[in-house]
Amino acid sequence: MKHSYLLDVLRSLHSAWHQVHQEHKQHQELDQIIKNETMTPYFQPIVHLASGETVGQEVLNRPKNSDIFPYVETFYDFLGKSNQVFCYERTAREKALTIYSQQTDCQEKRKTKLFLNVHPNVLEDELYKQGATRKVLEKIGLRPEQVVFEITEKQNVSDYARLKKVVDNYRSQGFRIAIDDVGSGYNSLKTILHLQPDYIKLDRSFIQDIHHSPSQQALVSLFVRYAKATGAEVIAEGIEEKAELATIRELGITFVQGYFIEHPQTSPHFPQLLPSASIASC
Ligand SMILES: [Ca+2]
Ligand SMILES: [Ca+2]
Repeated sequence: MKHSYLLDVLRSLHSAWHQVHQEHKQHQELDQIIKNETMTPYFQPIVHLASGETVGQEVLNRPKNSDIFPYVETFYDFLGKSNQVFCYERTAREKALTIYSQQTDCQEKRKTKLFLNVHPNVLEDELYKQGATRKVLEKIGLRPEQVVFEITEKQNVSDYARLKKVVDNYRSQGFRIAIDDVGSGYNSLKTILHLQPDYIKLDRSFIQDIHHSPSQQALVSLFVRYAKATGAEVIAEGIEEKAELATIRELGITFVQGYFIEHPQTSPHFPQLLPSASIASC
């Protein structure tokens, strides 16, 4: 009995030590990723359905694959719990903006918006407030009106009044606001009502197999009507099939994004979507 108790204690100690050691290695790896800027920005086009033109690029940052962070999700879970979110996001954003600027010609730059994923807390970062992003934008020749902050509702928001104040401050500087992943998290409707975004990005869970689901279609139609009434635009994310795209078009959604249109790539690219007739006939 005494022997097995001691074994249990030893096992617990070993497991606790292993966890501390692993976290130490993860911190070191995160420091290195930030210091050496070994994250890679990917760009995924957002297309205007009526014209077929690419009107936006969402920037997605992926860290270097390693044994310590074998999956992107593992990395972002750890980052969210660390005190390095601001630092990582700022480094990743500046790298993405520089690459975008270097690899996009002036004409495309003028007519395209850049969609940046931003943690709500990052908007309150002092450096952010002091216009760190604006300074980078000026350097590469982009106006705030060409930048959309995507705020995800995967994290629960508790103080809406405070978030609205922060968001309004950026909006007054010209930046646009999108609510991201609508339908996948906590309080989509509450967030939309409080922030009155310029864009509503519908999560793939609303879009997947929508051609087979009258109830999904009814729900998406409600968002389209709400957007029209408030001057917002709806973006359907995660389109992977022709039939999904055809249904989205029938429902009157303005913008689309997803693997069916284009996978994220390491350089900005500007595909032209098929004419509406060939999609509607699928
Ligand atoms: Ca996003
Ligand atoms: Ca999203």
